[in-house]
Parts: sequence; structure tokens; C-alpha cells
Amino acid sequence: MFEPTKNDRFSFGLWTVGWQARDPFGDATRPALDPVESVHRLAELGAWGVTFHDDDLLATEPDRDKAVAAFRKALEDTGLVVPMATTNLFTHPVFKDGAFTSNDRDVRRYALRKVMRNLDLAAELGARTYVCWGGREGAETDAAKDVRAALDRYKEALDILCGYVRDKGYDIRFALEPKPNEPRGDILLPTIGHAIAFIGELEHPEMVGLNPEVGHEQMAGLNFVHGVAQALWHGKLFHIDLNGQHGIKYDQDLVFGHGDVKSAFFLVDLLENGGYDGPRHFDYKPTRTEDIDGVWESAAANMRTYLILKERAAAFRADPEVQEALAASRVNELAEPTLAPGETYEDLAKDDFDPDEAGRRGYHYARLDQLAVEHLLGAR
Ligand code: GLT
Ligand code: MN
Ligand code: MN
Ligand code: MN
Repeated sequence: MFEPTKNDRFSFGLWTVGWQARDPFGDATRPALDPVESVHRLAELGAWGVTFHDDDLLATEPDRDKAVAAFRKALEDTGLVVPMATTNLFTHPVFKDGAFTSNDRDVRRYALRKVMRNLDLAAELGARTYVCWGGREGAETDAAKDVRAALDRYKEALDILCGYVRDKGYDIRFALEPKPNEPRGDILLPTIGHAIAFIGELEHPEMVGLNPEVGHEQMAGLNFVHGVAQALWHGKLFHIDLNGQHGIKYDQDLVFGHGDVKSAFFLVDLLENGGYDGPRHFDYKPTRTEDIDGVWESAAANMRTYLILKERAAAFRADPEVQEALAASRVNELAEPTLAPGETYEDLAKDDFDPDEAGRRGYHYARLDQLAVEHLLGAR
């Protein structure tokens, strides 16, 4: 039980297990990991897919062709797939004022060339989703950035990239990854909601969706489960970054479930029952205190925690007492349209309704919440 298999569709970024744990105050605590080794170890642990930034492939082999060939061979040897790829538009100093929205036009042109080159590799490796995390798209002072012009350039970049994918005939869709801040003081498209609104302005909105990350919404104090539900409702949940976060502070990238575990429980319940069939992708960082054994320990922990929560969520849904409590709380009544078929607003006048009586009625959510907590804790 709780042993991951390829059917679970768990995937990991090379940059997660490969993180050497440099932080703003300290040096790396772990050596660079060869991507080939990562692919083999992840496959042994039961993962199904691996994802990467162009630069991740060069962690231990500077020659791009050699690095790509070795990575390809590791994929063939293990059967791991590449469901998603992305471009590093944040590490090099050239991107210090952003990539698609740098004030420097030459930087913007260079960023597009870098992404197009990596899109070719992504397509070759079979990736269907291309993530755009714009961590450097933003500012530290409102004097520095004309946000309306920046959004024009952000849209221009995505319109160009969608055009490129269409011209090449690639089967690839883009997924924007919102984050409120860090590394920039304020990042553009800071939340799921901002990104969804932006997508509606693009030339090919059908080609662009979201890659929301648990911790990023929680850094903004937002309810991640609600955000994901809204993304699903718009048909925009193209991909997801699972990890853990404790409230409003720096981006922790903890193991999935090692932050707000109750939110993780409801998230798994939503993903499993809400019609999402994409990868379960982990974007976490093994904490700086871990040695290499701890890296693989923590990678396994992400998948095991997901599977435990999946089992707990299923037990919650199957419990007759929960079903009765859901009915008592009228949870399913919300799915019923407010007007009956054929009714118009005029029919609302005919209701025989006592607001005082309805105002006295409790919704019994405390009982429902306690049932969820008890299932989560394994007390039922
Ligand atoms: C970077 C970031 C992540 C993004 C990666 C994809 S880059 O590691 O912190 O949240 O998902 O570009
Ligand atoms: Mn993060
Ligand atoms: Mn991250
Ligand atoms: Mn992420």
C-alpha cells in the first residue's frame, strides 16, 4: 500500500532533487547531481515522469548535445516520460530585470530565442506542456516598471510563442505559473486569478492555461484549493506544482503535505474527483539540512503522502456518516440551479419563504469539518 506506480503519474523537476541548497545566506550543502542519476533514482522510487529547464540538463555536463544524449538514454533505459519542460529565464544576470518584460528590448528578444530553442527540445522529448514561470518579471519599485506596457510585452511574448508552436505543428500548450513575490519584490501575474484574467487577452487563449503551485498561492494568504477549483472551472488547470508551505513567508517548497496538511487533503480530494487528469508534479526542495540520502527520502515522501491523502479522501467520501453530514449541510443542493427549468426571475416573487426561519437554521459544517479531520488523522 502507498507504493507509487507509473499509473499514479507522479513527476518531478530535475531542479527539485538536484537543488544544491544554496540560499541567500549560505553556500551549497550538496554536490551537483547528474541528471542521469536523478532519472534512474526517480524511476526506482516509482515516478512516471521527469521535467526540466534547459539549464538543468547541463548540471554536470556543459556540452549541450552530450547532456541531451545522455538524458535521452536515461529516459529510454528507465521508461520515464517528459510530460513538461520549461526555460530558465531567471538565473543568468541578463534576466535581472525580467525576460519577456525586461525594460531592455534586446533582453526580451534574447529570452524569446532561448525559449524557442528549448521548445524544439521539449517537442522532441514529447512534452505536451510548457511552463512559464516568470519569477524575474516584476519590480522592486513602482517607478521602475510601466505595468501596462509590461503586460503588453508579456502578451506579445506569449502570442509569438503560441505562433511558433502552431507554425511548427507542436502538440504543446503553455502553462503560466503565478507567484506573488520572490525573487522580485513584486512579480507580474501574482496569483491564479490575475493569470486567468490575462490569458483571456491573448491571441490564442485556448493554448494557454495554468501551472499553479501550492506554496505560491499560500504565500499570498490565498486558499489554494479554491484557486485550483476555479482554474478547473475555467478549463485552465493544465498542470500543477505540488509542495508544502507554512503560511505567509518566503517560498518554502516543502515536501507535499509537510505544510498545510489539511489543505493538502482537500486538494487531493479535488484533484482525484474534480476531473483533473494531468501529471501530479512535485516542485519541492529537499531542505538544506539533508544529505543525498535525505534527498531521495524526501522525494519518496512526496509520492507516499499523496497516496495516503488519496486513500484518506476516498475513505472520507465513502463514509455513510459523511454522506449523511454532507446532506445535512446541503452541500449537494448548491449544484441545483437557482431557477427551475422554464422559470424566469418573475417566478421568484411566488416563493413562500421565511428569511427569519432560514436565518435560524445551522449549516452543521463543524460536524462535517471534524469528520474530515478525523479521516485525515486516521481516526476513522
Ligand atoms: C523555479 C521556481 C518554480 C518553477 C520552476 C519552473 S523554476 O524553480 O521556483 O516554482 O516551477 O520554471
Ligand atoms: Mn515555490
Ligand atoms: Mn520553487
Ligand atoms: Mn513551481
